[in-house]
Amino acid sequence: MTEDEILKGLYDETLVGNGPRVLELVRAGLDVGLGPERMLFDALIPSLEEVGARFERGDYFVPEMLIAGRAMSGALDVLRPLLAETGAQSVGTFLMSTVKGDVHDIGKNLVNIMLEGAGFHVIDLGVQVPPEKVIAGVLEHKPDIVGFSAFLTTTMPMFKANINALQKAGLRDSVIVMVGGAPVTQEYADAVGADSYAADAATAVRKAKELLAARRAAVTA
Ligand code: B1M
Repeated sequence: MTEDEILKGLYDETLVGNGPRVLELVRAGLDVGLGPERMLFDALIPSLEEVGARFERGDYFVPEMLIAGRAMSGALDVLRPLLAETGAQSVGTFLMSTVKGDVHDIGKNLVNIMLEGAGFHVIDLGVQVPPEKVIAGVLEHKPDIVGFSAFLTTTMPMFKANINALQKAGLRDSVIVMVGGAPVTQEYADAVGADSYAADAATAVRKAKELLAARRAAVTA
């Protein structure tokens, strides 16, 4: 199979949620030397975007979205070690979660993989994480950055609830707060008092490094 045929296959088979075929194609891609990033950004993510568009139009329903999401997660499991390959020392600790009420985790997991690839030690609290669990995680792991993902307009307000909980626990100033997820904007992040927002995984990594460097410089100044 050519690279283009594999990429097209990945797109088409993710769209119909054919998990086993997606895995075969990922492996075929690796065999012919297709980079994991190309499979991700040129096929798998665009396919999920089309799944979302079909859901919005009423052509797809939750089950279709679910099997497409599962197919993508299976592919990510295979690509994860390749995307996160790093010999670097830990540059900082990142505590990540999807907010309470929200089960979406593909985007969060992708951000985690890229952060690990950049040398961060990532602790993932999972999905539907209530503020109390975040606070317990901060106390236990003492992260440099606390990241929150929300993928629904109805769960975005949990950013504010989490930030309030950090404030109430006296922990707000000890961590950098970063937020993200498909419906989130810079304006929204500013409004809830987050320190940073990123629209995608690569930007999240860049901003995490910049914020950490700035904070460390301020501490040593
Ligand atoms: Co849902 N879903 N879903 N869904 N789902 C969306 C998000 C939606 C946009 C679809 C649509 O209408 N077009 C829509 C939300 C609309 C809105 O509120 N604005 C939606 C809906 C409505 C729902 C339900 C309410 C459907 C229902 O039940 N009626 C329901 C909610 C359940 C709940 O959470 N309580 C639901 C359920 C599901 C499934 C379980 C079936 C499944 C999730 C599977 C899973 O995650 N394990 C699912 C899926 C697969 C999707 C779509 C199709 C794909 C999401 C995805 O993985 N995208 C999605 C449509 C879409 O996004 N176009 C949709 C790929 C991923 C790589 O991108 O998630 O944006 P993304 O992550 C990016 C960035 O956002 C960013 O980096 C990531 C990588 O580049 N980022 C960060 C993420 N977190 C970050 C954190 C950061 C920084 C950057 O710092 C900390």
